[in-house]
Amino acid sequence: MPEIRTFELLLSEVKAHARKRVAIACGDMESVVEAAARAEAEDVADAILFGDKKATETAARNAGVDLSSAELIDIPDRDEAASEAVRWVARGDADIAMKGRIHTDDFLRAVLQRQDGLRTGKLLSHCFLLEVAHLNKLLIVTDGAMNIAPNFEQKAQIARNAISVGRLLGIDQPKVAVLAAVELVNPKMPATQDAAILALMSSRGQFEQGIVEGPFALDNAISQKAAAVKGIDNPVAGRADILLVPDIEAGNILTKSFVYLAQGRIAGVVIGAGAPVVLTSRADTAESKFLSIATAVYSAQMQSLSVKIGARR
Ligand code: COD
Repeated sequence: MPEIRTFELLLSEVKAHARKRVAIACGDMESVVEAAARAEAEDVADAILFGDKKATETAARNAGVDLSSAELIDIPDRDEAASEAVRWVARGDADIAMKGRIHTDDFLRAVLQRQDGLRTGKLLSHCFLLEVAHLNKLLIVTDGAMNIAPNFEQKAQIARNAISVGRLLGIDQPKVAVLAAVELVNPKMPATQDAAILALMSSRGQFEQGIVEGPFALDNAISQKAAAVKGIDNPVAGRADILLVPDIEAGNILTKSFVYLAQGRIAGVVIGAGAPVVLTSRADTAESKFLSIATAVYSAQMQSLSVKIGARR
């Protein structure tokens, strides 16, 4: 499989496999129905929209999209709509859960509900994919949307989750840069200490499928020139595939800067759950929501493929 370095390539891979079903919690929003209609039209996914049916139809009319072939399940209460959407995925009646017009924490609580949720016993974490043309890659930023202030152990699991996404994109050994404000260990900056221990774990083989290094400031994680100026010489310096940020604020600000200052394209998914979960901001564009659906579909397709291959063995 070629390494997936752009959303175009990701979409062409998605279209080469069977479409999936996405259960959308609270679809009464123009950008959400637009993304759902585009996913349907481009042979990516069929949508089932849970929420206030009239409000969803109004959003579709305002967006000028035809939802006649989508399934609409009328549940006016937002929390109940989210629970039901997640329940459909947990039962296997849909393949992917997606957040629509509902607060992120309320939606995630539905994902984490003990009965009929998508818990796996592992930490769930969020990955943003940033399409960075001059680096020629889909750069992964984690975790800028789910885990608020991860402790050291959680950071290790966030790294593992992101490495699995990097592997799905065809990177044999994804390179994780653990970010801080500086590249030297400074006990007054706890993020640098966590980064140093994660790097040590990696050097002892504790991240089997990826390489973790740090601490890095952002520049020396993604620019070989900046790394050289600072005299940092390791396989991740300037070549990171994954940026592991110290907390949700850092990840959120980094990603939103990319979108709002540099007009970059992004997608966002939660991984580690029983099924892929599309998690975008309410203000994200229809395109970003569509790309997030496509990323989740790709992940679900790869999962079914590996189950089938496993079954044949
Ligand atoms: N993975 C697995 N289980 C989890 C996780 C996780 N990431 N987070 C919490 N749990 C489990 C806990 O083990 C516990 O059993 C239960 O869920 C409740 O845990 P709390 O009390 O720590 O969690 P909550 O319900 O208060 O908060 C969980 C959220 C995910 C809702 C919370 O972390 C959150 O609000 N995250 C930020 C969401 C957000 O606003 N993002 C904005 C960017 S768009």
